[in-house]
Amino acid sequence: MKIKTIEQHILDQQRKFPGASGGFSGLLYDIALAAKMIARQVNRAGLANVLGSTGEVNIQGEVVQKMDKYANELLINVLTNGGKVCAIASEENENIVEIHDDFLSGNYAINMDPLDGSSNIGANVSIGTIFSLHRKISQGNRGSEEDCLQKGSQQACAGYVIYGSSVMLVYSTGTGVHGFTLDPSVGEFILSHENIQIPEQCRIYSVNEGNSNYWDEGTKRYVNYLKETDRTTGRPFTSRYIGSLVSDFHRNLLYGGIFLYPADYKKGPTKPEGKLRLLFEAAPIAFIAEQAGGYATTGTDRILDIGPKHLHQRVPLIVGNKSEVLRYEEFIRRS
Ligand code: AHM
Ligand code: MG
Repeated sequence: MKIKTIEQHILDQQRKFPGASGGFSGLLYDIALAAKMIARQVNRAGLANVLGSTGEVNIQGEVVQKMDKYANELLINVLTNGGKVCAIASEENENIVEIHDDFLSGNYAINMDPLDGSSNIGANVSIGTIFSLHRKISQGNRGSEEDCLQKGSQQACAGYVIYGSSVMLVYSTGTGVHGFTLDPSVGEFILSHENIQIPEQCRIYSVNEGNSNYWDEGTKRYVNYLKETDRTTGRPFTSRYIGSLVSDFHRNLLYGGIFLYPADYKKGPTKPEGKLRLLFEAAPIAFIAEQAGGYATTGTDRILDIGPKHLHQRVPLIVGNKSEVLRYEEFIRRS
């Protein structure tokens, strides 16, 4: 059996596709290091007094879980010390973290959700870290918000780490999607899933159906359609919803499926809103989905084509097998 570590894989990719992934092998390695440290802490979560909330409320108005804070601070620490990023935008921080003059500033901006789905952690349910890298486009030595506010299609790399029954890191630099499983005995991410493609068969749907009264007509009709019986199209679909984006997406990526967090009218009758954040969740997940042969939309627009207006912008996200995501768009058009 050929064993390849994530470091060897990144170097191989750089050799095969010069320009595509060049220059950030060290940065990905820093992310992998932070992931291992977060994984260690997640594994000890029940023991180390890191469960529960800090008593603070973050920029999204959500209660900050202690592990969220830990993961955010750790990633910022590793990334600033690594000297390969020029700006850091995090779901946990209102503004970008600029790189202080005491540190080197690199050629990439990172957008990240340090610990997604963290409300699940107390129940031992899988959670994840999501990241997205953009090339620096701003003038000047240091990075700025402009570097973070780029369209998803401009991403140089996107990926996630899933802290599940095993720890996996999945990433793409635009040349396929590759997955690595952490071997805890040697502390290395080993290539376990090369060139992941979403299976053609799509039989799973993942959505928080508790919100269905707040959905628009198109979404209601589409989800009802998935529950109808029709053997030729494999319906009814199976429903699977963890409530942890990385886990729900990862399962659908490997087994075939569609994930939906549509806009809803929960906050009021006039302004439908999505929940997930464009820069920290939707764009990186969409990049990986497309690289695996899938697709991601808001219902009307391709996620990767959206020009971000601000760091914490929310969007509807429907992602998974391309044929199903396109069918969803069709239901929305017809409603
Ligand atoms: P978070 O960033 O505050 O953890 O919220 C994001 C999570 C996603 O992981 C998941 O897909 C979604 O929220 C679930 O939301 P809901 O509980 O409304 O179904
Ligand atoms: Mg999140």
